[in-house]
Amino acid sequence: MFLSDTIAAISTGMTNSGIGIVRICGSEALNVADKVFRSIKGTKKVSEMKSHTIHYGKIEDEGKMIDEVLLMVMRAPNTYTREDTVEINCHGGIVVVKKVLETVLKHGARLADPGEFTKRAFLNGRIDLSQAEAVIDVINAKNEYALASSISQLKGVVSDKVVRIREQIMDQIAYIEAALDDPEHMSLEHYSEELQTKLQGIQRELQEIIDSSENGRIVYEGINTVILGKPNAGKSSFLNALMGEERAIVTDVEGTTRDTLEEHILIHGISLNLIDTAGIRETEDKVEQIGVEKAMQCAKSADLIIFVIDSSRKMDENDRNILELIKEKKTILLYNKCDLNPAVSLEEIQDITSAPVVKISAKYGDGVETFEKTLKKMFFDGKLDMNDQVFLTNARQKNDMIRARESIKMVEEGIEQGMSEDFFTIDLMNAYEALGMVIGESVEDDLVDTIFQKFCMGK
Ligand SMILES: Nc1nc2c(ncn2[C@@H]2O[C@H](COP(=O)(O)OP(=O)(O)OP(=O)(O)O)[C@@H](O)[C@H]2O)c(=O)[nH]1
Ligand SMILES: [Mg+2]
Repeated sequence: MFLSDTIAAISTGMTNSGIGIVRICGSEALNVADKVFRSIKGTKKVSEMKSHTIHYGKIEDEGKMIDEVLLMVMRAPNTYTREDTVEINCHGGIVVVKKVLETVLKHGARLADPGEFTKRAFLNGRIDLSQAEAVIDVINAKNEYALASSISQLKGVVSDKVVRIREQIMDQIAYIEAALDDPEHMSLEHYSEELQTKLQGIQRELQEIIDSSENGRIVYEGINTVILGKPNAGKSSFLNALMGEERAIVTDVEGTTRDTLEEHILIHGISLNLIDTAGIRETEDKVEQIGVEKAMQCAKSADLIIFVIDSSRKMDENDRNILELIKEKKTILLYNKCDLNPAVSLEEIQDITSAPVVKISAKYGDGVETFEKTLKKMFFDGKLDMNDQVFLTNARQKNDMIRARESIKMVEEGIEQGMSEDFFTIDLMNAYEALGMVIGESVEDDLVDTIFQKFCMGK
């Protein structure tokens, strides 16, 4: 096969880390390693070593030692690419790792193209395309939850679902074709109704996967979180407490914040786009009015609202207006200024909302940890629309899913219009193909190339 030449690359990040790994893959991997590796104990050659064993030794180039290393031998087919693979664990540091790679290249390996290891894994049937794309996402994942979702996809959760839906579609195509072929033995009478029920189920499953890709966006891009409250409630103080620095101006003058201020923060690996807003109230001040208007706009598009209440003042019209504004929104309520004498009790607040309430003192930083725990819990309980079961992690897959859904819809419409069965197979086939694209079956070569070129070198 044209792919069997031997490739090598640095598989770890190009930073001064503790160790760096040079990976060699292909039919000559063991022979190439033989030429550069000297075992410290014994004289065993790499090509004679057992599969999945680790050996201590050094990398040499023309008798000159480059580095002391651990060498791992993995023979085909139980490797990432299904080809013979050698991994050299050298001491970190860009210079050393590069030197080792250069030596390996000098002795017969070719420098791998970006994503070539994963491309081989795909072409050798080790992983499917959606799993391969999830590898890109593992490399690019911005936070640990995004990472978890990419990994669950690597395990094939999306692929499994898509494969199952495809099978169901294929069953229907096969049935129609067979019945048309052999009307004497297979009847299509009442088949449309049966098909309709099946298609409804398929639609539901497709929609679930498509919806989950919206949640995927949240993990990658951050949860849009808007801090709301009446003037002087302590919104800006809370932003500062959370950020651990004075980002927003805080004064005892009502209407201090007049424009929105956006900050990005990572809490327990959850990425938040935090927006501080102008205190909401009726006001004659033109500039402040614009600020209030903007705050309300932000609230509408928010994924999460943090509603700050000043516990040292009685609840008023402004608080009630805000409550009305956010009644459909996921909210965490902050009972702020708990260091002062309360004018409103915690119980009173809990009575008016079903949202979690956290007692804090933004000024002194008390309760911030409890807030973070509450956020984490909401996230894990799926209250922030998180669905950690299935993720479509990129736009191409999502488009293909939508295409499949559209084709299924065409069949449903066909049934309603009383069209004959042979028309259904065309759209069913389209849906089948679109789903094939999601998991990399029936894909064209140039598409495969495009996808793999997106990988980092060495993966
Ligand atoms: N005692 C006490 N004072 C607080 C607390 N949080 C905020 N403050 C004070 O309340 C006043 C208003 O705080 P800000 O953070 O500016 O309030 P804001 O909600 O951003 O106000 P606007 O931007 O005007 O809408 C300041 O004097 C803060 O020091 C708190 O937990 N305890
Ligand atoms: Mg403010």
